[in-house]
Amino acid sequence: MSRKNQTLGEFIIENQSSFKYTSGELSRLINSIRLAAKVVNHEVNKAGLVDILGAFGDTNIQGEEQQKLDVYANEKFIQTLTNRNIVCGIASEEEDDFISINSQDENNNNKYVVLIDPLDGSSNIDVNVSVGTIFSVYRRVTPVGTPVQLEDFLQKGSQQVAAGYVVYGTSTMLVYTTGHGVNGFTLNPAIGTFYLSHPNMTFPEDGKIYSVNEGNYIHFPQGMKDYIKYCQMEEGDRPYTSRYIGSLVSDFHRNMIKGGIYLYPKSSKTSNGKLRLLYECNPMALIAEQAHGKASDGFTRILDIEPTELHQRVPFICGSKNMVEKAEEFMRLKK
Ligand code: P6P
Repeated sequence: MSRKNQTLGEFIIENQSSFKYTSGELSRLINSIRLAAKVVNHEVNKAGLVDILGAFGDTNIQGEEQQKLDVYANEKFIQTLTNRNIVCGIASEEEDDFISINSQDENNNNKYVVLIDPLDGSSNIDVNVSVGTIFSVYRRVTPVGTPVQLEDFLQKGSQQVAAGYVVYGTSTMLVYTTGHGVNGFTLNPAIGTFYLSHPNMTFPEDGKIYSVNEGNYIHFPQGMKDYIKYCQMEEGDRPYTSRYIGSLVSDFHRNMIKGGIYLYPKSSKTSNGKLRLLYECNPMALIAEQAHGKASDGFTRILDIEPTELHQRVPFICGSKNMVEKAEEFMRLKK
């Protein structure tokens, strides 16, 4: 149930009953993401003052060491999730291995694991372009104690209980799903409150925007080259518009609102593409499908891919259902 201008806190409480098998932990988990998003947003928004505040490794005027924002974001999300004592483990793009929370407590039966890209697109910060946080939540599989990578973290995307992103853009939004549709909340920075601004977000079935780094064109498989030429042809509702921000969350968010497709295929340079399955593609794929869109690697549904390692990469095609299916047609014709 949702109504415009509801706060995120009110929304979580009113929709608590839709969370199966939980007595409030998932709500508390989303609340800790909310807190971390506000803290990171504050820091991201003053990134432009880095000359005054000191670049990474320097000390700022307070004598504090200035952290790279992705390191800072990683620490803040891990800290808030740990302090709330809700999760048993966290995996992050910024950490080689997963972090076991309260592992000394062999009775630790915190139900959830979280996988996170704390600041995706962080190279855009220096040029004042929007960036994002992406998170994925699973129920642990092992019953208690220290989580186990294979069972608890390497789960198929279809097993996620929640997924979402924060986009630090012209305004800061938290967009997430717990399997009952996708809702977007916009932060009012004056009072630090997220308000429901985009209830029941859905991908238009069709769109006229394609997002791909065309600088890699010559390295793409022939089917992808043919699809890009298809987007550029004068025919029917084409040519499409090319829009590529270089920030997955931002390109995805725009395409979900306006209709469009995001493509990061494999190439002769990157045999599995660039994006990470567990904390980029799976959460964005769950959001896409919950918003009546589609996400695949060109051949297999992203949420059906059996993970083999924490930081594995997969080709990623995601967006308006009919556009993804057309791209898949081209890719299957000429691999
Ligand atoms: P390229 C950012 O580094 C990122 O992971 C995504 O957010 C973005 O869409 C993509 O990589 C950009 O990669 O190779 O086009 O610069």
